[in-house]
Amino acid sequence: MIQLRAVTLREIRLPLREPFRISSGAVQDRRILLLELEDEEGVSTWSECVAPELPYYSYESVETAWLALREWLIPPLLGRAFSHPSDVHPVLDDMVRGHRMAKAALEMGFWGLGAEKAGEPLARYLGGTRTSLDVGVSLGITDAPEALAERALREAEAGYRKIKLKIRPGVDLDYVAAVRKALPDANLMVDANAAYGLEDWPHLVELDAFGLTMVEQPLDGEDLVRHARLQERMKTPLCLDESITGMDRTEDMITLGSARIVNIKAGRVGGLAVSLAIHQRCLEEEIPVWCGGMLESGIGRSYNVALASLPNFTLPGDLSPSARYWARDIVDPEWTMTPDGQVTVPLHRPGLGVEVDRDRIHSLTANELRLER
Ligand code: OSB
Ligand code: MG
Repeated sequence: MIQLRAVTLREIRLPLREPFRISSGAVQDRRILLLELEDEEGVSTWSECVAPELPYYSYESVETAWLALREWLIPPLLGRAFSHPSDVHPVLDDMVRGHRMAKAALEMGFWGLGAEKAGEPLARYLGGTRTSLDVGVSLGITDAPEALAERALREAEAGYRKIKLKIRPGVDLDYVAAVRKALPDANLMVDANAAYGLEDWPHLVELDAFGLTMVEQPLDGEDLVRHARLQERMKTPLCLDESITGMDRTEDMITLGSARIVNIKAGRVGGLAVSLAIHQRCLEEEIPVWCGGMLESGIGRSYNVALASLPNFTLPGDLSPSARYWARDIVDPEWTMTPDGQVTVPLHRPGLGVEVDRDRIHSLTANELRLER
């Protein structure tokens, strides 16, 4: 049984080593909302909210997540007994519409506590089977095709098993062509973060020439029907990210044929229970899935790595090592990658598999609030 006694919200500022630019905006200092959860038996863990500073990816932001957690999500759960973490999401979903990133941060914390209490590594507690995972890198929008190609080459040499290029109208075909020329055999894909319209289809179809593994989220998150029209016209598999907000959208995608691959981010779909359900449904339909990222700190990364150890995560995940993002992470050990592009699933201890660096978090904290029953 898990019964929350207290949750501490903290907002930290963690500077990225280099700005990260996608079609809808750029980020330099990552503002990250962390949760520290304590249960009635004195067990505690940490979780992370993926909401970015501004609502450029979905309507959620650090501020909306803080509000939702403080006012609507945490107070009713304090002291409430749950026999299993999978019971948390239905309760949150009955209380509040949307705000999935805020819900996910809290729900994932319950899985962290559950794993601690069961004495199991989070990956095994979730049903994960793998011991090491293929890692991909997500490269932000750069100023020139040559610079991007050079960067991609360096990352391929560092071992990454998949290279994802961010694109937007005007920053696409030339960039992809340059990278493909530098890396003729690489597992290469692009992510548009919803920057195109269906009217761009003749242009998007030109991406078919580059042998990409997939084109991620070319159209708006709401556009499942238009994605299906586009998929009919394109040879390259489409992959959905922003569109897949839960089980219903997954079913709609399958019914409509909107895409052939799914990017699962627990933070986007409201947590791990929904992620497991999407993973299972896609397995039944033989739709491969992979684990996306939202520039998480080492805490969020623990949850992503654990989730990605499940069997149908057959494509490399956006699970880059700590050093790709931060001068220093907030966990010990930091997340690393082997020279052949693998991350090792920590199985040597219960819970997240990393120690949280409280002193460092303290020094980075801009805002803190403890809620207790
Ligand atoms: O679309 O996958 C995305 C980062 C912020 C917002 C959206 C996305 C991303 C990434 C980063 O691609 C992947 C990572 O965390 O390495
Ligand atoms: Mg994406």
